[in-house]
Amino acid sequence: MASAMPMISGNKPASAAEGISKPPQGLKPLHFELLSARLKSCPDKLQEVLRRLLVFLCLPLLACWLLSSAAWAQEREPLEVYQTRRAALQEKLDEGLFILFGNEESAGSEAYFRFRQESNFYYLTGYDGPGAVLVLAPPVARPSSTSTVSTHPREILFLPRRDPQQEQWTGPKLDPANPSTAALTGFGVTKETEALESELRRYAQTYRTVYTLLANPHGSEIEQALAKERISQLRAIFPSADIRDARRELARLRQVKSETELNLIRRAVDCTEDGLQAAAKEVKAGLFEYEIAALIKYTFERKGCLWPSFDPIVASGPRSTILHYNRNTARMESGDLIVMDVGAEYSRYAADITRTLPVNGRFTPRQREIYEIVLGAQKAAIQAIRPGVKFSELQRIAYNYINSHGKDSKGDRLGKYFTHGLSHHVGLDVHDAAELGAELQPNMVITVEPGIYLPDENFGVRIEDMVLVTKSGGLMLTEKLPREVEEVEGWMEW
Ligand SMILES: [Mn+2]
Repeated sequence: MASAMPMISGNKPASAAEGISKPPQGLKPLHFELLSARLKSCPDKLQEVLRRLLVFLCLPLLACWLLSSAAWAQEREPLEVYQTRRAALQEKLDEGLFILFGNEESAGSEAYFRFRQESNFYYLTGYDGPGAVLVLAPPVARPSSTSTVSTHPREILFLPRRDPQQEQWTGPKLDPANPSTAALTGFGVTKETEALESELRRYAQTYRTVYTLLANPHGSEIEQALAKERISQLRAIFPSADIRDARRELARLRQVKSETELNLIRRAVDCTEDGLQAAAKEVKAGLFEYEIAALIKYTFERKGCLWPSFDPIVASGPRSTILHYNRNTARMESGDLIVMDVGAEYSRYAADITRTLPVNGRFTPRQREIYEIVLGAQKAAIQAIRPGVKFSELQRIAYNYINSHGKDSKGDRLGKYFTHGLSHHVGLDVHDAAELGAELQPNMVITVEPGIYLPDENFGVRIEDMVLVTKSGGLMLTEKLPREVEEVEGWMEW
């Protein structure tokens, strides 16, 4: 998926992005009915003892079930990994208190859409439930005489009190009051969010700096309004503290991927490649764009990538010049090009790949000419990837290549038709968190996606691959898919 021309750092709005987490409905009531039926055959006192034992045993089991990856087609990293990330963040934030709000769930019968955790929250906790708040309280060198903060736990996960009515709609949640919850989530302490304000007021006596996420200028209006509301609440609790944005420090951590993160990204890449392979064999005149989009999404899900990382862009003919066209409602015609810009998500990690094909299996000479310029620009940029290089340098290389090859219908240079950013990071978000203007480092995963869009010729071409930055260069993660003209035409003949 193409990114805006000025490279943005930060997250794609949660509303547009996707994740995994819906407990299978009905499991809990069924189990409880069966067990209660058996209990009814026991004498009263024994019944009560057994009932208590059952509750005592069931809660940890329920919690295990909620958190176990085996039950979910979702992998999670070992809890120590998240602890290490929190420790790394604390180090960067010096003596500041860190407060991070997770995403909320829609209420009751209005919960039509699945819950997706805020990506920074997920990165730091692996916790995929709604309404949680993370507080990191580093030791302070100069505690004030009235403060007891130095003896407070350094990490607290606040979770909402269990709500049986809400759970009827969206399934069971962990209980912050249950001692096993702390161990299951990898925290020393879990508390009820109802106690958050009073806890923060105690911290206000000690901390002069509070880090949180300030409103993301690239977020949706609703997200921005919610963030501003929370900031004003924090200002009321911490009237004399300096409230700062932690986004940059989080981005610095998130932009460099661990081996386990790379494995999850590779799984998302596999699903995406398979989706495009399936699509390439089916593309033909007369089919609708949505039929191809459906095949791609079906392939993702069959391969265990339960959600796309963004709505598939399947754009044929003149629509291929619209960067984020995702209506996918038109019929493909012979002679059209089709741009398929799609990504699957695996265990929260995204992929993002684009291929451009001729609907009838053969490029026209003009389409081929433009395609080869885009490919040449992409190869030149990928060649230049190595630690220390900046996005702006890769962008310049791709732009210069496009601007020095070929002409438009009026004989002008083509640079002005490359209208978006060349690269973005990929990870928990499809446009992943990254520090603005940072140099490339080993274990970053980026896209390289030049494009030329010619509305007056009714076609656009974009080619997008994902590249892992290594110590010495760039490693294509999406090499399985054809890119050369002959390969693409042959691909469609299978
Ligand atoms: Mn992209």
